[in-house]
Amino acid sequence: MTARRGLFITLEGGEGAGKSTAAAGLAEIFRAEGAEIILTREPGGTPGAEAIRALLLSDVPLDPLSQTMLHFAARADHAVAVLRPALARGAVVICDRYYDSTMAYQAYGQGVSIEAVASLIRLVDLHPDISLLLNLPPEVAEARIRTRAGGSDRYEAMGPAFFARVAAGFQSIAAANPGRFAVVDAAQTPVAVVAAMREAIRTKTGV
Ligand code: T5A
Repeated sequence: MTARRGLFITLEGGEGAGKSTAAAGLAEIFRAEGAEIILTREPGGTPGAEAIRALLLSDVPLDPLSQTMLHFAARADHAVAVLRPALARGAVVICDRYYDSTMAYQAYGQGVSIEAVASLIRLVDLHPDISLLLNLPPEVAEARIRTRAGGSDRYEAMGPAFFARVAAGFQSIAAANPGRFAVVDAAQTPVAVVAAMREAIRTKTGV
C-alpha cells in the first residue's frame, strides 16, 4: 500500500447543505496557500465511478444493499485511481461526500445494517484526516434546493422522514468520531462557512 503524506478532507451533510459551494471555496484557499489541490466528489471522481453514479442517481429500481455495494464499488475505484496516488504525492484532497454518506444514507436512512457498511469501510481502508459536517436546518436546505435548476434524483425524491433519519445519522456519526469530525454551521454566508472550515482544519490537524 502507498504511504500517505497529504491531507484528506471530506465534506458531509444533507442535500443542499452547501458542500459543493464550500468545497470550491476551500480549494481556492488551499491553492492560494500553495498546496496541490485535488477537488473530487462521490459517488464519482473516475470514469468508472461516474458511470456508477449515473446508475445510482437514476430511477432504475435497486434495493438498498445493492445501492450500498455500488457506492463502495465506485469508492474502491476512486480510492485506487485518484485518492491514494494524490495523498502519496502530498496533495490536499477535498472530497465532496465519502463513506460517512453511505453510513448516513444507506444505513441510517435506508435500513442497511451498520455492521455491513462498517465492514465495507474496513475493506476500502482509506480514512479521512478530517470530516466537516455542514449542519443546516431542513427548512433552509429545502429552500436552497428549490432555487436550483433540474429534477430530483433517487435520493432527493425521498421524503422528509428519510431526510430526518439521514440528518440524525450524521449527528450520531459525528458524535461517535469527535477526533475526526468538526460540525460547521452551514447557515452562514458562503465566505463565513469556508472560513469556519479552514479554521476547523487548522485546529484538528495542525495544517
Ligand atoms: N449518496 C452519496 C448516498 O446515498 N450514499 C453515498 O455513499 C454517497 C457518496 C449525491 C447523492 O448521493 C447520495 C447523497 C446524494 O443524495 P449529489 O448531487 O452529489 O448527489 O448531492 P449533494 O451532495 O447533496 O449535492 P447538492 O448539490 O444537492 O448539495 P450541496 O453540494 O450540499 O449544495 P450546493 O453547494 O450545491 O448548494 C445548494 C444551493 O445552495 C446555495 C448554492 O448556490 C446552491 O444554489 N448555497 C448557499 N446559499 C446561501 N448560503 C450558503 N452558505 C450557501 N451555500 C450554497
